[in-house]
Amino acid sequence: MESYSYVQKEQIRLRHLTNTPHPRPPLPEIGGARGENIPELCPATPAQTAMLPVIFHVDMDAFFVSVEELFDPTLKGKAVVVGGDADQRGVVSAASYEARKFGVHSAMPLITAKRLCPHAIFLPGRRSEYVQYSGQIQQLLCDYAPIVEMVSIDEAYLDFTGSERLHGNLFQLAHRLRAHIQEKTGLSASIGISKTKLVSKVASDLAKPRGILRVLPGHEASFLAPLRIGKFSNNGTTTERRLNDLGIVSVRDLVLAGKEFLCEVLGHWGESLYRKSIGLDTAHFFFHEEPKSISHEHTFDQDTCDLEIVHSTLSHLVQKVAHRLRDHKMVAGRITLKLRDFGFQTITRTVSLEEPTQLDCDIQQRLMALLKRHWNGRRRIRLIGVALSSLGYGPLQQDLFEKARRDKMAKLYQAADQVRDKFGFASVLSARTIK
Ligand code: DCP
Ligand code: MG
Repeated sequence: MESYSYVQKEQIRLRHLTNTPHPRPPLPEIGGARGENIPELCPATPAQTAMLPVIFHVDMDAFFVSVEELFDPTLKGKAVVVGGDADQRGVVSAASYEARKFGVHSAMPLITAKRLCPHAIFLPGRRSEYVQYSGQIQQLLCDYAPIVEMVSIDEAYLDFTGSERLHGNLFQLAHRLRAHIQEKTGLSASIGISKTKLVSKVASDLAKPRGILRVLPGHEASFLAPLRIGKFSNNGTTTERRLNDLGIVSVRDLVLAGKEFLCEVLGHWGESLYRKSIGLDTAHFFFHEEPKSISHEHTFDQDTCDLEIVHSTLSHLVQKVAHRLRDHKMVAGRITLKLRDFGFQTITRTVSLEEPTQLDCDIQQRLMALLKRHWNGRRRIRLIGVALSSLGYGPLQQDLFEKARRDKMAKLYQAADQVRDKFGFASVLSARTIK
């Protein structure tokens, strides 16, 4: 039966989807009519299917809000915003589906959220509980799948490759897993299933909330084709705008544009984008998708020109971005400092490195130089941010003596990263941050 349709979707969610008031990208039509001109990668026979990767993407629905609802069930069905008081500076961490109907979303300033949805209930959030639930979910997932990769506080990739015989029908397995999460934590999840990480992630997103969506092997390209490119990958908005200007709006447009054209416009990134658009996701397990840039920023509770505070915040941000850079096993060729002052004036200043790096000390040094040059120490700072770009896989420093010293540093930082992965980011902080 499975081979007649290339997406399997839980019936209950299909009904829910038809009633849903907010716009969603259209689901691909059954039978591949929308996939005309899209090269399909040989639909698999049952025997071939058994050999293919099976990847689940599990993502909790409105995670922070759902945890809040466990503590206060009267919040259910209401517009809820987690992030702080509406009149506080800061941004929305999470919004309930009810609040999203009014346009509220994560990372939006709380003040804007209040304007869009004045009747929403604003909550400060309880981070330690979210982390605790996340740990519980992770443990539960590990009982199911041989390989589990948590990619954020509420989402994970599970590799079930080769275990279909053990677990039976994958769709039923997803049902069991979701019911188990619900039973143990009281929280609901959505699950995407396919043979690549990217397609599974898109599938779980389309299935939300409380949905399960499976894309059958060989139909990844048709599934992705109708999506807007912004939905499909972590492209920066600049790339997206550039492609939109060329008339490339959907993933199908990307495929039809062809590899050569995309490479001409986007360089080597064009090839990777093309491969993704035809469903050939290159992201392996335990390797995250290659980011184009890595950034972190911090908004101060109160505008500040306290040198110690600014320096230690900068140091903390450096440790975070460098950790993520090493996590991807990448090096950065450009470092950017972002400063926003009390008058909302924002500057970004970038320095290009002669040789790319992945070491905290290099990044810190360049940023301190930028800070010294572009901040007079008197203008009160509201926000400070750090971004790493021109990311690649090497080469690292060539000089031999320098190399020995750097290898030592790299080992030190990697050891710190390992401790952080195990015990949380705050378990290793540099002296400057602790001050
Ligand atoms: N989060 C955050 N800041 C952001 C994005 C997310 O603090 N900019 C937090 C709050 C979310 C949680 O991470 O609840 C998980 O993020 P998701 O993107 O998965 O969003 P939700 O789980 O809230 O909703 P969805 O049902 O769309 O997954
Ligand atoms: Mg989520």
